[in-house]
Amino acid sequence: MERTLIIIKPDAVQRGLTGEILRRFEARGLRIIGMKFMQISEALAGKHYEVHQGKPFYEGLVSYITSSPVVVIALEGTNAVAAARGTIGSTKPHEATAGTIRGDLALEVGRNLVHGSDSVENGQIEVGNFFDESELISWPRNTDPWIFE
Ligand code: DAT
Ligand code: MG
Repeated sequence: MERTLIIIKPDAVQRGLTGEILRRFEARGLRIIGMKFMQISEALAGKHYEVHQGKPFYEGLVSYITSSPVVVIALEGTNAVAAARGTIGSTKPHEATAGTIRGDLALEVGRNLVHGSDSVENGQIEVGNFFDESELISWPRNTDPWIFE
């Protein structure tokens, strides 16, 4: 079963969109296996956005993600990574399709509300960066047979 890390970013929490965003992943059928409210440290932000180090937007990205609390969620499901990315929409919200989180709720790349892992491998790595194994519950959900074939 694939895992993906979702971060409901500071702008989404500040705007009161936590429930709206979580609702969309739940409705998609993805199973929550971990969730917490936290403030991301500089060190964790550096690790999470390591691939973007040196890019012109890197400093702004780290100060944005560490600026106020976030909700981090580990999701599990068949094709969880691609499904979550589809639900999130394109990186630049003004290019995101209507019906996606970014396409419906955001306008700018530096305020794009939500993170989702971009590959199956990164899904595993990022969930591990944000959660101890003891914080994850891979539970049998009663609706699983109606969602996973
Ligand atoms: P995504 O969040 O869609 O996976 P990404 O991994 O390429 O996008 O980049 C991570 C974040 O960095 C993204 O959510 C917003 C910021 N970012 C990416 N490209 C940017 C750009 N060209 N200008 C400003 N910020 C950018
Ligand atoms: Mg990314």
